[in-house]
Amino acid sequence: MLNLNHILKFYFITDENAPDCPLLQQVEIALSAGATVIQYRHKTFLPEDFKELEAIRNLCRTNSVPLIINDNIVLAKAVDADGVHLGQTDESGAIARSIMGPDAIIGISVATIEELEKTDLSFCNYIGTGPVFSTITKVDASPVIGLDGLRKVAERSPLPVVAIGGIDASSVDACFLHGAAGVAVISCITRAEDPLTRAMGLGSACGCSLRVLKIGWNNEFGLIDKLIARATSSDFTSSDPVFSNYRPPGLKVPPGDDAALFETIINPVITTDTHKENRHFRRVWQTLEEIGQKAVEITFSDLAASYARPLSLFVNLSIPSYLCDQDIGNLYSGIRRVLKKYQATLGGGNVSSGEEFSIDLFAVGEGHPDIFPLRSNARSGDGLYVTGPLGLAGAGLQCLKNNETGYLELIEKFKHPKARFDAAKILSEHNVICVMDISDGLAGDAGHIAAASNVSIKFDPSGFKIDPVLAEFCNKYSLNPEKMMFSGGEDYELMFACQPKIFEQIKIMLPEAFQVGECRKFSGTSLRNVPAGVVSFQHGKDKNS
Ligand code: TZP
Ligand code: MG
Repeated sequence: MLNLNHILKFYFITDENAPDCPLLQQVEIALSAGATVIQYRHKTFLPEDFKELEAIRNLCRTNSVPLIINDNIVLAKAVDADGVHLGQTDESGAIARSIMGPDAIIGISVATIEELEKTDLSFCNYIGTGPVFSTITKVDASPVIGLDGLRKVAERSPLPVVAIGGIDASSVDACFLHGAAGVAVISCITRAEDPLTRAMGLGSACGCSLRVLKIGWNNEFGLIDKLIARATSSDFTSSDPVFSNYRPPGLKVPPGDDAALFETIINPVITTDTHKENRHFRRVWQTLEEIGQKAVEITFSDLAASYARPLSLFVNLSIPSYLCDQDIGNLYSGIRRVLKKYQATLGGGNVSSGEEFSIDLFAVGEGHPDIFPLRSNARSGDGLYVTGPLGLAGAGLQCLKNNETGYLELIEKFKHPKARFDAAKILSEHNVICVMDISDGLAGDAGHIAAASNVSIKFDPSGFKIDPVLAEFCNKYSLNPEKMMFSGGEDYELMFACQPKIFEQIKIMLPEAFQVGECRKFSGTSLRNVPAGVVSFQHGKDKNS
């Protein structure tokens, strides 16, 4: 969940009866003045209003401001809004939650302590209370509760409270002093002679900064062509020691033609990956630059696990209209940063506008001259090992979900995974022939090795090296660290099988590597000693990132 106390501060609600000020324009004004959340309130909504609502949603999304729909859960779902605000006579919070999903912001109106006590708040994130002062906007408003009424509700409410009704810049401070987390306003902005100036006054009273509105992407200026062209220069100097003396085979024909022409590649290795918004990444948790960086590291992690050096990357983007040029520029900065680090080029790409934001990457690498490691190469008698700590990225994801800011190392692991080319080099030098990267968690990925090699893997969780920060996190949340290591995804460490005496040599060069289990003759069960209740991480299931 997002930081609600920040989001609720300056809560603007649209006014369908404002003379000469369409709802989209109202939202533009409120956002420019720094509004932190927008509620679309439109009691006489008709299907022909949907286009305008979509434009409002896009504008909010472009500017990273949540959009909440008043009353209508189905409309909120249809327009993919961030939440819904319910009245006492609307559907229940439970129904709203079941339709909108776990991450939606659900608010409910509560006028009095009595109402508060009989309302089921278990599916809600905040309450709205009022009218605090008399209002001209809501004809059927309940009696004015005053600042005293606001304080009583705020004191009793387990959730943050938004004050509403007749509020303007002069009463904002009093509302905050009487316990409000935010103020919701309509007419003080929409019926003002100069709505922008009034909105700015309100924003300043709420402590919000003005916002330079970002406008959605339409590729008017051929942005993508420019970004691709800028990224092809090959005079890279890598910051990564594994790549510092490496000059990759170049592109004979760089982007700009129908296809790219490479210089000769010995053992070409090709891999692809898809990264979708709200499935693999979230813009509220990561900047666009971080999203670009992570997507390339993840795709290159497959090359590392194949002992291949990255040569070139192809980027296919589907870009929804709520992203702006600056967002896409930032995404490419992240992509470029990783390409530079690994001395790889941008081979080309494609872009289309689409409803969904997705990043499809294709990476071309040059394989090891002699070894292409396979999942099917584990043998009975091999040990099963990993190159570094597990469970950290999964715990980092939980921190982001729970607004836990005390474990920045874990969040860092989730946001900035690294393809383990350094470890792959050491494994290849020791002729290890069974390797894969861990993206879905130890249990799930070890299952792939067991199945492909037709062995049983017997885990030994008592020998797992538990990272001290993970241990502390698990202690705080009463979680089992071994389980986190089994099921947390996205660590992108390498898992490998080899003879124990080979591992002894590897460990000298990779001291953070450790044993997780043993490979045995297949006994009818692929994985043994997996703790009960371990579910392997799946992007689709755990709407992570
Ligand atoms: N619910 C209680 S008062 C109110 C609503 C929707 C209207 C608030 O509008 P204004 O113009 O800010 O008083
Ligand atoms: Mg309502």
